[in-house]
Amino acid sequence: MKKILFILLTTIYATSSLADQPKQWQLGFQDAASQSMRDIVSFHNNLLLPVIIAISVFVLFLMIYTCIRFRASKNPVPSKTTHNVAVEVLWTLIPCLILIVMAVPSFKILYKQDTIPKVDLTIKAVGYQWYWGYEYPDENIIFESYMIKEEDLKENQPRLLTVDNELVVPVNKVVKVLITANDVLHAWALPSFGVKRDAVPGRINETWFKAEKVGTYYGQCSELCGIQHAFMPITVRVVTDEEYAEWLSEAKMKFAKEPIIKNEYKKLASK
Ligand SMILES: [Cu+2]
Repeated sequence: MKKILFILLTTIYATSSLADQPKQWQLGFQDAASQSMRDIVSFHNNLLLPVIIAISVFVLFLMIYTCIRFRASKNPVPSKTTHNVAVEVLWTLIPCLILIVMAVPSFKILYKQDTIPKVDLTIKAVGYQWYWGYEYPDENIIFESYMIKEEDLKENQPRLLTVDNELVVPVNKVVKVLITANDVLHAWALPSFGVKRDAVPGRINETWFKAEKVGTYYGQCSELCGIQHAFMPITVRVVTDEEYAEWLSEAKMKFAKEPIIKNEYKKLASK
């Protein structure tokens, strides 16, 4: 009994620790790591899915019923009826009502996603053929994020999802993402955060997320952008405030946008 319990617990634990990326044979969504995604999942599971199942079962029942009840051997002389006002009004009105019932909560979620709360941190994601460039405009940080090839992967690094330079953000902070592209259309998408926005050259789209769990989250470019579209993943590492501060001080040196020395020369020169 203890053994079974142990196996059960380890399976549950194993799945929850891998919850931030797609799993083999997965059905449904990745686990939500933000309120936004929780809203989407509950809208899908509690409203859309029951409606879809009910409609499918009803239509299947009608088809089976018609096939049996009106088969040639039972019903050799078919009816010539072409119109029935009552039925026509019903099959127009009922789908309209169903759509309205679905639209109201769906607009609610959309508007909630559209309103950006007070921002703690702004980052900029730029899509290139075929990698992502990231910028922390307030921190003088800029870097590129390339996928790691399969042969260079280390243990526990997922294939096609691991990058060399991950985007690092603090946990429980509102992160605004400015999204654009440099060449063709791309899309910055992170399923666990419920985020997906097109990256359009010459235009800046914005979205936001607030990650509630520390961990590594994976997404992919979601707009067909050319031959290596499948090889420009998005990796976001959500860390604690302390870890973020530590990363920030390192990144400011490693990924400095304006060379620090140049600035100091300028300062010296102006003196
Ligand atoms: Cu793409």
